Amino acid sequence: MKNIAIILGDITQVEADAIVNAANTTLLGGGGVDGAIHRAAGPELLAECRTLNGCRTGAAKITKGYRLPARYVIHTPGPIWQGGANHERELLQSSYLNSLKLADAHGCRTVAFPSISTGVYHFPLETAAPIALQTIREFLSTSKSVAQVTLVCFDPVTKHAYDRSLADLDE
Ligand code: AR6
Repeated sequence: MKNIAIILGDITQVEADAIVNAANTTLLGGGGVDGAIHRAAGPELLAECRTLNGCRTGAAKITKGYRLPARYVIHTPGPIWQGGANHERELLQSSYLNSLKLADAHGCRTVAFPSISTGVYHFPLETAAPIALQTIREFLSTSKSVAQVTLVCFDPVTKHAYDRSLADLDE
């Protein structure tokens, strides 16, 4: 049975086959969840990221998880919100979809996402949550390996937005 879960927590502690990193296009680390993932994974993660030559917004690249409980880290730079007329919605959808495709291609059963772009990239949470959940729901209907996707929310406001959005989707 395939499933979407929404939890409050720290994604660096989550035991999933893959966790997704809300990265930037350099893939060389940063603040927020990116900084937390690099700190928890150890310097080997940055060393592998240096070999990847960055990543375009909305695309995704995969590395090992090193000291994390997750086997893989999938790095995707989400869009920076610039008002909504710069393909931000499509790019956010691409970040989720390309991350899921990569996880499926690597045989992952469980995947955990943070709330991509809704931190320092300022994508409005109320717009981001339905894009994330619809993209995940649709992908799960045809995925081969991926069966469980967890949205890991770092604060209650974010969790509430995803909970409401999932309830809307189920109506
Ligand atoms: N576990 C889960 N979620 C977290 C964690 C954590 N340990 N830490 C923060 N969050 P952000 P963005 C939440 O800013 O908006 C970096 O510098 C956070 O509360 O991390 O995509 C990159 O290098 C928020 O809800 O990512 C980029 O330059 C969500 O994760 C840039 O930030 C995303 O916030 C990417 O910005």
